[in-house]
Amino acid sequence: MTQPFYVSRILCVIHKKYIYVYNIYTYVIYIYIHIFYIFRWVVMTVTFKIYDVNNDGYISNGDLFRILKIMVGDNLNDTQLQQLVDRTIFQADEDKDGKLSEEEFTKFIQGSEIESKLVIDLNNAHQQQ
Ligand SMILES: [Ca+2]
Ligand SMILES: [Ca+2]
Repeated sequence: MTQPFYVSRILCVIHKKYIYVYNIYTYVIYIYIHIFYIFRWVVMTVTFKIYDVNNDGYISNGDLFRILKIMVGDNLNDTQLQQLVDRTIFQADEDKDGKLSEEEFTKFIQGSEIESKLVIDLNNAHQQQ
C-alpha cells in the first residue's frame, strides 16, 4: 500500500523539523557543557591564584596556613590549624614535594565536599586585616 503524496510530504517535513530541533538541542547541550567546563576552569584557576599567596605557582604549607587562618578565624588555634594544613598538604601532594601544584590542588578539591568549604568569606578576610 502506497502512501498518498501529502502524507509522505508531512512525514518529510516533520522529520526535517525533528532533525533541526534535535541539532539545535544537541548544539545547546554542547555549548552548555563547554561553558560549564570553562566556568569551572576559571573558578579553579582564580581559586588557586588566591591560595598561592606568594605567587610562585605552588601552594605551600605557609600559603595554605595564611589562607585558612583567614577562613577559620578564631575557630581553630594555630596548632590545630597547622595540623589541618599538614594533613591537607599530605593528602593532596601526589608527588610529595611538599607543595601543591595547580593540578594537584584542582584534583584534590574537585568532586569533594572540600570544594564548597574553600570559599573565602571576604567579609571575614577584610576584618582580619
Ligand atoms: Ca606559593
Ligand atoms: Ca606536589
